Amino acid sequence: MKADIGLIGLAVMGENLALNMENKGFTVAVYNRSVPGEEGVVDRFVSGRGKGKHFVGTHSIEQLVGSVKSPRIIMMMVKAGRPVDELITQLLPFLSPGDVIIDGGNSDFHDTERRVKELEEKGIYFVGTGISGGEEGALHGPSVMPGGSVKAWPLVKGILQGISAKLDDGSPCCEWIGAGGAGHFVKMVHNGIEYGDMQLISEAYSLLKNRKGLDNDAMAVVFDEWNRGELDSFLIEITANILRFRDEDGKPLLDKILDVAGQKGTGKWSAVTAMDRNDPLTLITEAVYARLLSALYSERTKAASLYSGELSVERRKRIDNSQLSTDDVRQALYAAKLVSYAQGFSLLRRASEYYGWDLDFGTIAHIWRKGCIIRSAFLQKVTEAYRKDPDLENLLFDDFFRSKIRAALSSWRRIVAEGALSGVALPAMSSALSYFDGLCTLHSAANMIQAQRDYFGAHTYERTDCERGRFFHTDWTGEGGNTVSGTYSV
Ligand code: NBP
Repeated sequence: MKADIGLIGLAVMGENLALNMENKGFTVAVYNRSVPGEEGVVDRFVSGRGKGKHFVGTHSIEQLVGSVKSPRIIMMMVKAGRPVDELITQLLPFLSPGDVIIDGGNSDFHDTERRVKELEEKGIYFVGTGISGGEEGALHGPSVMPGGSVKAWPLVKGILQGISAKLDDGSPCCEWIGAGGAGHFVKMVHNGIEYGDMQLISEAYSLLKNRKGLDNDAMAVVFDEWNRGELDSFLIEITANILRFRDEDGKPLLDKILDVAGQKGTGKWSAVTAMDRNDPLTLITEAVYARLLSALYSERTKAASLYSGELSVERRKRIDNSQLSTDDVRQALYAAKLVSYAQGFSLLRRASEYYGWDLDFGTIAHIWRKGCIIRSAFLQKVTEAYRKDPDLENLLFDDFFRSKIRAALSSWRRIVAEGALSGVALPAMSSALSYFDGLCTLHSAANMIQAQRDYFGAHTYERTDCERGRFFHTDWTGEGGNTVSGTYSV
C-alpha cells in the first residue's frame, strides 16, 4: 500500500511530526540523508520509535517519491536555507504536475515566495508552512500556518489540520494563511513575538531576583500565581517549572546556565522586515538586541568590572529606598506584552497590504491559541478585537486593550523608572513604554528633526498651518539657494 505522505528529515521535528501523522491514521514514507558507512537515521527510526507502525522506510529520494500515492505530498522538515533548495532540485525529476512539496521548516518568507513561483511554473504546488510547538507540539499537536499555492490547500488540509492542536471547541490550530510566503511570514512574526515574550519574562525575573531579592522557589510561586490570571500562558508556566528545576547536586540548574542567549534568525528577520515595511517594531527588535548584547560575554565582563563601583553605589541606594511590589512587575510585564502583540499584528497588517495577502488577523490569533510556544489565554482577546473590527489599525485602539493599558500604566512607569534608577536593564519594558508614549504624543519633537533635515540638506518640511502634502524649504542661513532635495520617504 502506498503512503499518504512522504517526509524528509528525521531530526527532532520531523520524527515527531511523522509519529503524529501516523497516530492520526496516515501512512508515512520517511527519508533522511545518511552518512555512508553509518547506521542510517531511517532504519534507526523505523526499528525504534516507529516500530510496528505504518511507516515506510526509504533510502533514496526516488524511492521516497515512488512510495507515495498520487498526487504526491512530500514534506520537508530540514534546516532552512540551502538544504531546502537542494532537496527541491533532487525531488523535481521524480515529481509530476499536481504534486505538492511542503516546507515545514523555518524558511525565510522571501525564499518561499520565490519557490512558490518557480515550482508553480513547473506545475508543482509548493506550500511553505510555519509549524510551532517544538518537540512536544510536533508529537501531540502543533500550531500550523500554511501558505503558498492555494490549489494545494484541499490536498494537504486533511493531514495538516489532522496533526494540528485542537481548541476545546474542536477547531484546529491550522488554517490557510495566504498566498506566496504568507505562512512563513506569519510564523516569522510568531517567533518574533516569542522573542518579545521571553525577553519580557526574563526582565520580570531580573527585577524579582535582583531588586526584590526573591530566591528561585519564591519566584516560581509568583510565576505560578501569574499563570492563573491574565498572564496565563505556556511561557509563564514553563518559567515556573524552570525556576524549580534542580540539577543532580540538588542546586537550581538555572543558576548554572550561562547568560548568553542564542538565536536562529527569525527574531532578526522580523526586525529587519519591520524596517523594510516602515513599521516601528521596537519591542521585538529590542529583544533581538538584548540577545546580541548577552552574547558579548567578554565585553560585558570587562564593563561590569570597570563600572562596578559606580553601579553598586546606585544599587545600594535604591535597595534602601525603593518599595518594589510584585504586582507592579506583573502589570509592567502585561502592559508591555500588550504593546508587543499590538506591534506584531501591526507588522502583519502592513505586510498583508504590501504583499496583497489579505491576512485574517482574528484567525491567526485563533490558531496561535494552542500548540504553539506563544499560546496564551489572552490571544482570545486579540481574536475578539479583530472579529469586532477587521480593519483595526492598532490593537491598542481596542476597548479591552485600552482598559488594560490604563489599569497598568502607573505600575509600568514605576517599574521602568525603578530599572533606570537602579541599573537593572529593562530594554523591552522600557522601549514598549517609549513606543506607547510616542504613539500617544500629538505634538512630538519630530518638527525639530524636519527643521534640521531642511537646514542642512534642503529636505523640505510640511507646515502645521497648511494642508498635508505641501512641502516648504527655508533658506535658514541666508546663504542657501532655492533648490530642494526630493520629498520622497523610503
Ligand atoms: P534541524 O534544523 O537541526 O535540521 C536537521 C535536519 O535537516 C536533519 O534531518 C538533517 O539531516 C537535515 N539536513 C541538513 Br542539516 N542539511 C541537509 C541537506 N543538505 N539535505 C538534506 N537534509 C539536510 O532540525 P529540527 O530542529 O528538527 O528542525 C527542522 C526544521 O523545523 C528547521 O527548519 C527548524 O528551523 C524548524 N523548526 C524547528 C523547531 C524546533 O523546536 N526545533 C520548531 C519549529 C520549526 P542529517 O540528519 O543528515 O544531518
